[in-house]
Amino acid sequence: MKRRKFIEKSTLTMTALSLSNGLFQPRLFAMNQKTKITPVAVATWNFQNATKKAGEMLYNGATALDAVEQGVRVEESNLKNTTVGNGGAPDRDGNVTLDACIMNPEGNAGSVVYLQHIEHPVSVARKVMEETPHVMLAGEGALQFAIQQGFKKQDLLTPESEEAWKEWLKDRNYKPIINIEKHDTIGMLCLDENGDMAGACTTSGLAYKMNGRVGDSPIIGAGLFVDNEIGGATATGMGEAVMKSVGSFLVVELMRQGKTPQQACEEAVMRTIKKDPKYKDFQVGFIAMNKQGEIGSYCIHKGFSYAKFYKGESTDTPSDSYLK
Ligand code: SD4
Repeated sequence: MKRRKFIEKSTLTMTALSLSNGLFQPRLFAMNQKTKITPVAVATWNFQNATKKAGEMLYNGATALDAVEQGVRVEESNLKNTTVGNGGAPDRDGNVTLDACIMNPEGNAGSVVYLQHIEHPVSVARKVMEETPHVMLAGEGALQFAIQQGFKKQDLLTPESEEAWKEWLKDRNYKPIINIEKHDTIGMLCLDENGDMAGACTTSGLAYKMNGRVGDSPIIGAGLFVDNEIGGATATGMGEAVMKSVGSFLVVELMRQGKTPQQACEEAVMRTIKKDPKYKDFQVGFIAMNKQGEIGSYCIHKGFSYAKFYKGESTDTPSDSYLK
């Protein structure tokens, strides 16, 4: 061996040896590095501002958890969206009460139900997951916790929502509308460049619900479920129907059994249709994504769609439906 090559080789060997005795083990480091995958953000309805926000974060290396939280916050702040966060329609007594949850790739979950006066319930849900020994906080306790965590208390009833509620009070006819203005609860699933999945779901619930009513959206397994080994699912529509079938958990379990995201969403909707003779009176829709980034969606009534951000492109895809 030539002298220069010998010196290079022995220097490398010695460096490797000394490093392996110390803190840094280059071989192990190389083996542990995951192959990067192409991230995806997907959400219920045509919430492209939200998926774009999440998607751009993912393409800049953000974790799925940070991306879903920041993504759905876009709609929580959107005053024109009367179904989520600030500006959400109140219950029949005029209270804006919000439900939200979040799940991380480790299978941890946080949730808030019947939360008033806080614009970003999803971020309070994340704090419940990360800062408390619990999964779910409700009502006054959730509000107190949010304030302790530094969230600002504010009035979420906009003049427009108040006016619409006063109009509703005239005949007090409780009939949840199917596909409100083609947007509704936002449920989002993100797959980050490490291949990890997280999800979030946030809503003001059904307009003019009874005081105290909580829907499916903050219920882990109903409005949202993520299993980082399989994939995730999230729901929109009549929460009572979604809760009865534990819909999002069902979709993920069907994927675990080998169904594609599309087949799993279809089967979950069909369960509701078979069991509830009144299914034509309400909407239920699911979106699902597996660990390969494949997406499916299905609903009862046409008009539901999902937003996606993938490789810099933002799209809205109409969902297939049972009733054509
Ligand atoms: C609820 N699932 O509170 C929510 C509302 C919703 O489309 O998604 N509407 O029942």
